[in-house]
Amino acid sequence: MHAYNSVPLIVSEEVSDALASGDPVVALESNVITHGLPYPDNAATARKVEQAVRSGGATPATICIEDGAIRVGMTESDIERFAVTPGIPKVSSRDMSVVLAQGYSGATTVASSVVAADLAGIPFFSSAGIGGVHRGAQETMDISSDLIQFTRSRVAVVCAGAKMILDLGLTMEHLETHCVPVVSYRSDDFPAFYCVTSGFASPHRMDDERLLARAVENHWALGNRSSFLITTPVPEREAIDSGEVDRTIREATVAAEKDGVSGQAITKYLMRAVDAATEGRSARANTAVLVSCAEVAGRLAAVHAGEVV
Ligand code: PSU
Ligand code: MN
Repeated sequence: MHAYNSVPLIVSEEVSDALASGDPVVALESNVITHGLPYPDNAATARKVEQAVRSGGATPATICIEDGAIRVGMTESDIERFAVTPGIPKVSSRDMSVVLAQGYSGATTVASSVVAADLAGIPFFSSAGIGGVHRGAQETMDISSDLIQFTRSRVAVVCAGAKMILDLGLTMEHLETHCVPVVSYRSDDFPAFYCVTSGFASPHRMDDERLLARAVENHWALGNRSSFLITTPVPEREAIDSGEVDRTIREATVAAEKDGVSGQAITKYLMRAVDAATEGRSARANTAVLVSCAEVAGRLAAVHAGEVV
């Protein structure tokens, strides 16, 4: 039995040692393992992503919920188990308290992972694509909890923006309205997952890692208890042309209407269309963007740890 003012939080020895010494740690989500790619690509990618954090100079801490406890720092075998086990549910912020009480397991989204990172005292988190405002949200109100959680968790989030199937203009408006800083690292544009640009300019560009680390600290020193978004685009040679993706999404949206596909089912339908049109290039680009974000996050976390201590 634990006290009602705390939840079971199991931090791996490696992560807990790193945190105790003030060494850099980068938190990672597990939903990408269970819901992102098929086995064995999911496990292989998760390992590559952890390796990328290490090559950036930080310790990876992949997060999940297992048997009613938050786990921060999944081991190789934890990752393998999540990768092969079918039916592990996606657990976002709204679900966390319930799943923990029930003693169940779940894969954490960006939103629930940053809750756990904040709880464990990890200031950096990396994910290739965040959730955002969906196209047609004016009608459906479908806005990812990721955006709301950013207003509540004190974590620097490194990402490659969000997928083009979302409404990226509205996603940026939402971030601005809710006072979440967005800085594009060494780029002028807000990226779109495996596309280098979304076509939207970013509100800020910073090229200097130390100044960027300072900006993150300033955000918190100003009294904000919210996230700080840092974007980094996929490397050009691995990128998919945004014109091609945009065209495919437009065509597939028309086809979806003809096929009577609507609501929640739209996202999967559009993603399938993009995958088909890009003939497997999207799978490779998917891994590349996860790896490049993790590497940048590792580097920035290392610079940040060096500056703050
Ligand atoms: N973006 C992607 N692929 C994903 C996700 C986001 O390109 O799989 C996942 C992440 O875990 C993210 C979640 O946190 O989906 C957002 O889901 P929702 O829109 O239901 O909040
Ligand atoms: Mn949604």
